[in-house]
Amino acid sequence: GFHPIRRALISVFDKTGLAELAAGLHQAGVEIVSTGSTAARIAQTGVPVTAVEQVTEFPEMLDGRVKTLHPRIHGGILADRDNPEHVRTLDDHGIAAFDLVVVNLYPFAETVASGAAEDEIIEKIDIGGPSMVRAAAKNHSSVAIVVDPLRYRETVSAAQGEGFSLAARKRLAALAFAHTASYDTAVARWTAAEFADDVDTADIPAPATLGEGRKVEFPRFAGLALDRVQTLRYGENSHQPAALYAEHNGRPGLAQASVLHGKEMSYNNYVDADAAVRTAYDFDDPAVAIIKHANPCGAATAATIAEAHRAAHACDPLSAFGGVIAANREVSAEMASAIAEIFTEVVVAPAFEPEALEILKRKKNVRLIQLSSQHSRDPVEYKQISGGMLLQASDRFQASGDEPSGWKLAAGPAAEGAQLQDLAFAWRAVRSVKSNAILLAKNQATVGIGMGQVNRLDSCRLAVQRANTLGGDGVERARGSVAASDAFFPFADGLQSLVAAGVSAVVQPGGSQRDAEVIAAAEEAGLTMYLTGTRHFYH
Ligand code: 93A
Repeated sequence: GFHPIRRALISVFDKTGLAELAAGLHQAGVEIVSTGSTAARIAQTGVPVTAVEQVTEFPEMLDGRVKTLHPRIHGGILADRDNPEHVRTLDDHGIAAFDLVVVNLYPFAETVASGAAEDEIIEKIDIGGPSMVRAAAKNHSSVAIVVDPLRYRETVSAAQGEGFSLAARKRLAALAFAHTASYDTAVARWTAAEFADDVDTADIPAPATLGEGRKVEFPRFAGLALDRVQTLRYGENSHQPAALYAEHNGRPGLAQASVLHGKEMSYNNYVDADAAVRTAYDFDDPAVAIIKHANPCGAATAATIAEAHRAAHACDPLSAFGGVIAANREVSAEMASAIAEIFTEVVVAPAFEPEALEILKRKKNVRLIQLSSQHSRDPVEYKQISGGMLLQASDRFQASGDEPSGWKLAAGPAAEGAQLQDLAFAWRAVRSVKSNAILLAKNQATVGIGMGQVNRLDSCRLAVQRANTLGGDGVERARGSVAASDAFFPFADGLQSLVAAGVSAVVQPGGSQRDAEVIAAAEEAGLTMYLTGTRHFYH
């Protein structure tokens, strides 16, 4: 199993330990062949070295892109020494075999990280290096491949002894393949980066390429590197071990956000904080969302962030206990004082006024998280299912029907002023309510939310019932509110229950087979109804 080392090929970008390696190999009687600056460095130390050009009888060319890509090099690495045919072929062509290949690659990832220009990065895509590494790793029955200076010491010992054992060469080969694999995934991800937002082409293959049983490669997931940020106390429940991972060098999101204060975030805190951010950061005006179990129990926009918080809280003060709050503006001292009165799990915001921080930091149990409002949500989202995953372009306000200017008036008088603004608010807010979702709003604030029901009628009833009871003041808040429905009304019954509760206007996608019935019911009631033509299911 041992294979003596007589001839070595050395081509390294990182010159760490090179002098010691060359000296040790030379002492062991090994002939050294080497490339450009590697050969120069070895020669400087007084160790005899053969330049690769002498072997190939070609000059290094194309700015170094072609140095070692030659049969005299690759034949010498790839020939199977136990195969007489291979040995004869080497003889016929005057090619000498290599027993050891030492290569480390151009620093691709480091060059990308340094912010270098595209041209410079492209030159750092090593072609000849990985070719030698892979060739030597493939032929580990004859050749030892070393890609890490930390292994030079054992390499010298092996050269001075009877070489590496077959098992050792195989281990080295596995390391080498892992090395080139991670190198190429970094190259793939960088090359795909500019298409990252182009969900159709880069991430979701055209149907034609999805042949039955065909393996599909996603550059954005290739070697997806994740940093294990922290072990969480537990997952959704206390018997589930869990951890938080963040995309390495990913766009900064909740997983990378800094925790300014408080106990460590829990798994459920992260899930709810993500939902809270989804709701509040969608708005341009100062907005606050309060989340429980991934659903908003209140959301509002207002002139100031404190007002928005007050209005969001008023929607359902009962449920706001133990809530997760997101604000899309700096948290003011006024808002902080209001939060401090209620047991709150998490507050996420782009910033906190110093005084607000001081107030909130007095609360031992609240976690404060700073997340820029500039952070962009990933353009692609995936969901695990058993045996695989589903991938889709993220739901954003990308459809024309998301703005009131794109809506179609289907029944009743056109909405104006505050009512129209409330409809626009409701349509934006209902997107972050789990389906089936019915959201009632008044004065830019939710007053009743019907979430997560398995039929739309129940969501309507729930929204009305919660609007009329959770205010705690006996006021029927559904009356005069506007409603948004995340998807169409399959029957008129849901709409009729909203009418009965005194809802004044509705915005919904439309598109049901029974649209005519639904529209007729709205008209009969004198209800204003807009169709958006686009829906926002959220499961
Ligand atoms: O430009 S390359 O892709 N073409 C080659 O033929 C080649 N051969 C070795 N890069 C090539 N290398 C790389 O050069 C090695 O992977 C190593 O990182 C570096 C060694 O540089 P020098 O030639 O200055 O010793």
